[in-house]
Amino acid sequence: MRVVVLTGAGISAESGVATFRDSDGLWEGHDVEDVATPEGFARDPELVHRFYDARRRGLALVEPNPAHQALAALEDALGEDLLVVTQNVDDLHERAGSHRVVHMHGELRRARCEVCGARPVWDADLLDAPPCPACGRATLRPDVVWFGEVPYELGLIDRAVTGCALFVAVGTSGAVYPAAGYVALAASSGARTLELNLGPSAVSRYFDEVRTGPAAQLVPQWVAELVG
Ligand code: BJW
Repeated sequence: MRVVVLTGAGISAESGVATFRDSDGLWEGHDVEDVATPEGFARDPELVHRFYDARRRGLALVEPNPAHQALAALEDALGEDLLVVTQNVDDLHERAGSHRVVHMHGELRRARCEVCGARPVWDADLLDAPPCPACGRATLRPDVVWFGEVPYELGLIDRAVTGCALFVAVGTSGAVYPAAGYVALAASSGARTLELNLGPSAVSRYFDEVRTGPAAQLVPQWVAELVG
């Protein structure tokens, strides 16, 4: 059975990573317009670099939780029949042992060159304008997808969502498109749909089943039901 799991910030919340919309529109003290738009980056690149440099460094302080681990175990059981599509830019799925992960909104541990398009693995700061390893220019930015930019791997994700038998969304508010539209796409393609979230999302009504609670409990329970 083909399964697609869409994850959002809620799956990493119990690891200590801040979610986006649970704090009055402020994101670790910043307005989203300032740190998650190309216009904000053009206005104040230093602020944006400081914000993402701090979050990249913060990855060393957090660990995968039982929800990430359960999805890695599910991949062990289902192999290529499982695809995790994450909106998260952290690396907690990979550190839990998942390999079949698509980061549709990019990755903190990569940079992207604005000139040549290279996407090198990047664990250092970007504030001090290091040269791009591919073209040598000091034109690296965080490899994250900001509002108004096109997410990664949309063709691959569309094919997986329209071809799956079960679509599960974990810890995502359903506020940001195109990810928020995947439940409707999966349902119209004949998949069963399940939402696992601490509370109702903006798209809960489109799911066949909604389970409410913390991801670190709900995901291992659901995986155990599925694979025994
Ligand atoms: C727990 C929990 C626990 C907590 N256990 N659960 C008008 C209408 C429709 C669309 C648009 C529109 N105007 C503009 C648009 C498009 C726009 C958009 O959707 N805007 C909305 C605000 C309306 N989208 C875009 O611009 C996207 N690009 C695009 O559309 O390109 C055009 C195109 C598309 C397709 C084809 C061709 C062209 C790009 C969106 C980029 C989003 N980027 C960010 C920043 C990434 C970098 C970074 O991290 O810094 O991605 S924004 C932010 O939101 C981040 C997240 O990935 C994303 C989603 O957030 P998520 O994961 O859902 O987190 P939260 O905080 O919102 O929710 C947490 C949830 O967890 C809650 O539900 C809690 O209950 C739950 N929870 N604790 C379980 N312990």
